[in-house]
This record gives sequence, C-alpha cells and structure tokens, in this order.
Amino acid sequence: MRLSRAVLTAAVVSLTAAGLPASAAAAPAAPERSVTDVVPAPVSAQADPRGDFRLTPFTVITADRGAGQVADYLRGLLRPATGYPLPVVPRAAGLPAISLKLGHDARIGTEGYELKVARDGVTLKANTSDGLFDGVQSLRQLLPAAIESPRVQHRTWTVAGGTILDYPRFAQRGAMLDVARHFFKPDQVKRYIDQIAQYKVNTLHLHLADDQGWRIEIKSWPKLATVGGQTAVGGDPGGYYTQAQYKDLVAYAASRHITVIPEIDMPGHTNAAQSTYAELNCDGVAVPPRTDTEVGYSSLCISSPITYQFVEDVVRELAALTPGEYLHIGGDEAHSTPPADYLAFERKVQPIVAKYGKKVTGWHEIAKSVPPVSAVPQYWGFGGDDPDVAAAAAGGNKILMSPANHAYLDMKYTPRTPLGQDWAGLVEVRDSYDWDPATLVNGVGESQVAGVEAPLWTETIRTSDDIEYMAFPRLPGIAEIGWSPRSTHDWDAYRLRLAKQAPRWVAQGIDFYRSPQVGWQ
Ligand code: IFG
Repeated sequence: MRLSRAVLTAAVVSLTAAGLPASAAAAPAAPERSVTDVVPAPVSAQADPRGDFRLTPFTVITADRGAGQVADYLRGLLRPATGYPLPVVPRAAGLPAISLKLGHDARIGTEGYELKVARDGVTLKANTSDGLFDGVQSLRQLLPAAIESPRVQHRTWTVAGGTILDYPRFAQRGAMLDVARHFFKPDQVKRYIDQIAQYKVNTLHLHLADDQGWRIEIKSWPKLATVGGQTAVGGDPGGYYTQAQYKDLVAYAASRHITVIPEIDMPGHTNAAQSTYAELNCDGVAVPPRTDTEVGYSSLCISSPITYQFVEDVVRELAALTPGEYLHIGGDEAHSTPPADYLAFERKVQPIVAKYGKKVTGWHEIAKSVPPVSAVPQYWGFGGDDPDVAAAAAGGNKILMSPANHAYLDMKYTPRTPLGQDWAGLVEVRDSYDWDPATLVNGVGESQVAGVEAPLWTETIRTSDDIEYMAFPRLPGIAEIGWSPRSTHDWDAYRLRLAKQAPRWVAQGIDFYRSPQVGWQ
C-alpha cells in the first residue's frame, strides 16, 4: 500500500515532533523526573508519562510579542548543554515548539503561569513576562540535570510530560547578600542572582554599608566608597561598586526578574561612614576604622544637621539608581542611639525616602516609629510576641519575615560547620523549612505577610563557594515557603524533591552542604 507523500511527511514530522527517531517508537521511560518534583512545589501539577516532549535539533521556541526576553533567556539556558539551535521564531510552522504565550488568565495573577508539556510540543502561558520567567524555572526542572551543564552533552533531552498551574502564595520571595562585611565582585553577585532565580526568588536585598565597609559610590560624598570601601572584616580586601557597576547589577537582576532592594543601614552600623567623614561625628572627630565583628557600638549624630544632609544626599543618589519601589534604611541594633533620638531620626529620615519617590523598608525595630502604612518592617526575631510588629501589622503594614532561627543563612548547620555563626541557634536544613510566615509572629496573619527573605550575613563568608555552601540546600526551601501553598508543606515529601535538585547543583558547580537529613542522589 502506497502512503501519500503528505501522510508520510505528517508521520515523520509527528514522530520527530515527539522527539522520537523516525525509525523506531520507544516506550516512555520510567519517569525519573516529574512535574510533581518541581521546587518550589506548584499549586497543581498533573504528570502525563505519555506526554514527554523530546528536544531535538528541529525544536524551535516561539514567543508572543512581549515574551522575547524570556524566550532569549530560555534559549540561553538550553543551548550550552544541548548544542541545538533552538531559534526564537514568531511561528512554529509545523516544527516542534516550545511556545511562550501572554494572555489574561485571572487564576494565575501577575507571577503565575500554566505549563503544558505534551509529545507534540510545550506551551507556557502567563499574564506577564515575570510569569513566563517563573514558568521557565519549572520547565527547566523537567529536563535532566545535565541541562545545567555548560558543556554539550550528547544525549536525549526529554521534558517530563504533564500540566502545571501555578502562582505564588506571597508576593515577595527574597534573598539578602551582605556585601559590607565582605565585598563581592559584580560577577559573584551575578552568579548568586542566577542561582536564586531558579527558585522563583524575586527580590535581592543588598546590604551595601555597615561598620566595616561602604560599598556604593555616592558622588556627593566620594570618600564613602574610595576610603570607606577599602576595609572589610578581618582586614580582608575591600572594594565598592561604582554607580555604573551598580546599575549593571540592577539591570542583570531585572533580566532575571529580580528587583534589587538596596540597604544603607542607619542610624547604627555606620562606622565606615563616620571613620571617613569627621563631620558625621558629634565631636567632629573621625572614629577609627573597624574591621572586627562587634555590633551596636556606632550611631550617626542625631542632633547634627549635617547628618540629615548626608542622609538626603545618599537617599537621593540611591533612589536614582533604584527602579524598585523600596529603599532599605536599616534601623537594627541602634544600641548607641538613645531611644528618643532613634525615633526622632526615623521620623526625619522616612519622609526623605518618600521625597525621592521610594517606600521604606527596614529591620523591624523601625516599627516603633509608626512608619507610613506603605513601609515594610523586616522581622528578624525568633517568632512569638513582638508588640511593635503586631501593632504595625494591625495598622496595615505588611511584614517581611526573616526569622534568624530559620532564615538566616549565616547560621551554622551543626557545631561542625566551618563557616557562619550560631547566636540564633543551629539551623539544619529541616529547621530552615519547618516554619510558617503566617503564624510566626502573634498578631501577624497571612494577609499581613509581605513574604519571606533569606539573609546571608558575611562576617565569616569570603568566597562564592562560601556563599553557596550556606545558601544550598537551605535557600530553595525558604523560597518554597514563600511561593507554595501551605497545603503542600511537608518535610518528608519536600526532602525527596530536594534530593533530586542536587545533581542540578553539581552541574552548576554549586558546592552545597550535604546534610545528613536529606537522602542525596
Ligand atoms: N545581626 C545584625 C547583622 C549581622 C547578623 C549576623 C541583623 C538585622 C547579626 N543585624 O541581623 O548585622 O551581624 O548573624
């Protein structure tokens, strides 16, 4: 029986589309990867073992108008390990495609997505490019871990079949990097941005100034960076970002759909500034530079008018470098600022942030000053009662949750952890996973939680390896707490999904802590 050319072509295309070699039809392999393995856990995921999609040299990526940046990013993720062309084209024209579409689906909000993987193609739909980017992070996990390798791997590339409908529980899922105690070069920050982006983290808080170093160029106070940037904890090398370098970091973060939140900590944690400019000290004498790790000994001069000129100049220049809504003004551990002075300082400084078009966020001590309702206090206590924070929440402020005994990535895992501190206790992987932002602080419920953030303070952290050892495997779990429905929260199930992430970290060169609590593959 002669089959018409059209039928034969269709057959070849459909087999090729399925990624199957035209000569043989293989039974679907036992799923080593499934849509139900994704971290953070999706709202809903339905596996379809017969729906695996095979990437081939013929696969194309199609992108609606407005989806081009994410399509190019996806191509950049897939090309190094596959070596396939994966061109981004307006239409599939019969070729097997990964299609990125923008629409209006009320179920998924501004960061959600719907991902369908079938033999004949992959379709990713979202309402915004942020949603598409989040969907790409899930799609990435449906491919073998080897997709994360920077070198071409000659193998089959199967995307696990199924459907995911997903959107975040909380609006903010953040990471913080303290670049003041130790300075990290722009490429090191970009590496961390790429690592946290894969878990749908959408803010990066940069702790840009502290007692031991000032890390951002301020043109109106040039010595802050050129002199205040020279020091670091333990006498280690300092450094700082020029405004051009900082803008580039902000743009890089934005290309990973991450908003940078810059922090200038005040009125405490200000020794680098006060050792650089004598006029910032009440007695007009510059304090000596400090490279030890004490906290709470410094304070701006609350009574001096030049202090507020300094703050205004810094806020003005930082606001101009910040596309995001928020500036972080610190406010923690102001043990050398009398309480009345602290309140006076906060009441003068917060309006300055608003004057330059930004909203205030700060460590939760700022709640005492009864900030504007748009301000976001960042909670770093251990949970339980905090009347000031509960009052702020009752007044309409949203609270960002960073409990030190669960989310501080500089806490040791065990007494034997070579890096980190233990003042908030030991934080093994399970400790970083077993908490709920909506019940952590009495009087702060689900609707009053802005989200979560995992701070990494760097008194003892010097290299990218150090960052990765402390952030992995804990950061993905904190990202899951911020993203996934509470109903999916279950340590015994999570630890199995977490174990499957490890080969991806190995492929990415991430030197993670192999916690005995997880059955690593
Ligand atoms: N507390 C200090 C940080 C840092 C940290 C180290 C906050 C808000 C201890 N303040 O955490 O500067 O030193 O774990």
